[in-house]
Amino acid sequence: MVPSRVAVLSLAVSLVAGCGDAQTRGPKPAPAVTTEPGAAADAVETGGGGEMGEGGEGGEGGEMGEMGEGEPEPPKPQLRVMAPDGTPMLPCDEGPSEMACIPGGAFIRGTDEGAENTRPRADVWIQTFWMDENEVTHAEYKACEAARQCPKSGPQYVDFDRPQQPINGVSWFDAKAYCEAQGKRLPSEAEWEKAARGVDGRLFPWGDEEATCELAIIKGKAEGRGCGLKKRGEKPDTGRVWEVGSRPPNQFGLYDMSGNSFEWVHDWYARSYADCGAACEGVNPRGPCDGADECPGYKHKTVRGGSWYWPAENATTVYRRAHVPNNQPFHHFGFRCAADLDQASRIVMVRAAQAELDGATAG
Ligand SMILES: [Ca+2]
Repeated sequence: MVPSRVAVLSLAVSLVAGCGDAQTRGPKPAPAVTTEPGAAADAVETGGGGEMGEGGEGGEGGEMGEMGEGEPEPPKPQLRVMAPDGTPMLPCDEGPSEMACIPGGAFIRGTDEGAENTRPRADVWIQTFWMDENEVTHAEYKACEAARQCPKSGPQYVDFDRPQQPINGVSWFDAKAYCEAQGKRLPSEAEWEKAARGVDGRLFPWGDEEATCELAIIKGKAEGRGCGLKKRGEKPDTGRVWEVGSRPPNQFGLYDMSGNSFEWVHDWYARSYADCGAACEGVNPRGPCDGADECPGYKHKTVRGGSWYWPAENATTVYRRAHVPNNQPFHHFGFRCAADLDQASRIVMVRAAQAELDGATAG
């Protein structure tokens, strides 16, 4: 098959981003690609080899370069991916080993078939960013506390304090403080959703197949809460979170985006994307008041992804829940962090410098 122009450009999008999402399938939002001969730094050639990262329109992958034998090679325009507002999508570059790069570009956010607060379905553009592969663990949060960089916080349930369990029972402020102490930040709600579902509108991190205990830590139909993992103490059947990463990762290498621990995101909670309007549209939307500290009329932040306590329908990539940022009344929510490209490269640099210093000290 001769790849269509769209398919070729779609590949270019993937190459420019530098770490293509491997399992996407159509339909997907069409990327805007402009020809910019002068944009050498971000330019890619369309005639290169390599594996198809994205299938284009209905493509199931396959090698590039199926242009037909004997046909002259097409001219090689230099391409650069740009959002409709002119924002160039940047390559992944380097990032911390515990994070995955989410390539810049459009994705399908929301759904027209779900709850009112998930509507309407729309193409939303997200700049390339990095996302923690795992929920922040109990041990990681407690280390931040010990270093006096995080408020004292955590679970009130028994048996939620194992080192590799996700930290639970933190407020939105605690989560924000932790991420900032790592040189990171909380993901925006749109970033979280793209990282969970990829570009093609799937309802779960793995596709449209409903969550089961083989795929996510949820309240299983047969297994019960926590996929049947009992808790010590008086109420064993309320279950507990599992250690992070107990189920297969999604296309970006992220674990537990569905289930295990509910995750705080940065945005104020809007009743629906329609209600949110322009603040939830376009490129890198950050929700009401652009996520500012004060947002008149908004009292709740947003949590995503469902948890060990709730059934499959709460563990979709579109399910949204509201809660007050001070976590009063108390709920057992967790979180993970994200990083801008410059934050990610700064972390890499700082760690390299620290390792060099440690080496020198040891030597
Ligand atoms: Ca989760």
